[in-house]
Amino acid sequence: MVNTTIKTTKSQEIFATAQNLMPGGVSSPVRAFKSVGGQPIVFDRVKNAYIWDVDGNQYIDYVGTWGPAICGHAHPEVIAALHEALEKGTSFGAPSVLENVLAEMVIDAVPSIEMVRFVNSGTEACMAVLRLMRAFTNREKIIKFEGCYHGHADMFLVKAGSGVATLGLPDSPGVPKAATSSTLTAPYNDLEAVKALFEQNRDEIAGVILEPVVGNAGFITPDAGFLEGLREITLEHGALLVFDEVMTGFRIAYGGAQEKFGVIPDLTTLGKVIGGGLPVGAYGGRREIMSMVAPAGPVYQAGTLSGNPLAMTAGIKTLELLQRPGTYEYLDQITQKLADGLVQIAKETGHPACGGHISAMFGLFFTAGPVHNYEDAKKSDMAKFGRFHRGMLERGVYLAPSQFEAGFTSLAHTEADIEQTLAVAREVLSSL
Ligand code: HOZ
Repeated sequence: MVNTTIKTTKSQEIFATAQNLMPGGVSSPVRAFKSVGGQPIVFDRVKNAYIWDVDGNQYIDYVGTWGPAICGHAHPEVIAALHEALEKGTSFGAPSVLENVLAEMVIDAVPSIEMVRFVNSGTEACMAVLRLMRAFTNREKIIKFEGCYHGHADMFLVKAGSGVATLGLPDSPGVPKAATSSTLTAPYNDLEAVKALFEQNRDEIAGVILEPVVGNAGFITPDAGFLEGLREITLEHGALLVFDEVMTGFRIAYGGAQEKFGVIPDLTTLGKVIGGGLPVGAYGGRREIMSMVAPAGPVYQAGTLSGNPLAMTAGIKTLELLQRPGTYEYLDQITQKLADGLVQIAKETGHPACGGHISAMFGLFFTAGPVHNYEDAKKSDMAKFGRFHRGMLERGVYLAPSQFEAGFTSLAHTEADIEQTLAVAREVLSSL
């Protein structure tokens, strides 16, 4: 019998205090539960596929600290490596051999990357890559897709996904018009719209940036030929193609979406998994482009904590774990069982639904679909998603608190966890 009367007194007290101390009580908007209703639980600790809140309740976790925890939370080998690294200090602000090790691993894995620069977050990586795109092409305009999220730098806060979509903020106040006047947008999966933008802005577009598989407008996959089409169009117009693989890198395949789909961009941004749970980001690509980054070239970008030894250590150990045989087969197997199961149970219990997965990334929309872009994603029944989310939470399953965020599994999720999750989903969906 599933307990549906969890006690969250301490969570509520702590969150009430937090709201007086920090905007919305949080350090990042989506986690405030605004779009799903109710109050967030306050975490005490995480281990393997599980979270414990401050009231002692245990949950199966499908957020995985928003992606990094692909090996499971607090993996013993990552923790051991971090203990060892910690003894040598927390930050060098100078070269270390750890940067070489992780750089080589990233370059070996990601087809487009010949040189890499480490930063501290996905936002930073995308911000820097945009400057580089513009410098390399000597053009200012860029194309991004509606519902794609590339961090919170001014230039990307146009029809953005993630928290911007979750909170229904079309664009953010405080962003100067000039910062976004060169940001053109198109619907995801719409090659004709991209072609039209290139025609209307001949020799002015530096490049196209996208999440090759969208995770910030819910989980949306590229239609057959979409990524290939973007590669062709950008080449034809002397523009760059940039894959934001902050979510998909080392998650949907070891070499990311570019390995999975065989489409090689000019530049790639990374984050999340390559930091193994510590703050990290990276951007990389063709040597001739990356050679423009300072101090090798004139394009400025810097960071006090960049290449931090703890983040490098956690990243190296995480990638080593992912290299072990059977990793991606296992992730695919359990995630397929979960994603297919959720859609099937929703339909059986009378709820129009669609969804899917690629390896350890999945999604569920409460619309019959199909979902090809952000407009389609918005047809999902948000109120129902909110009730579903709350029902799952009360029965010990922690899902991303937004319809516009993909879900993540890990090597620590067992078949039993998936079966338990599906049983809980059946109970919740039957009651909606
Ligand atoms: N923007 C991230 C999710 N797509 C992080 C959200 C959070 O940490 O609240």
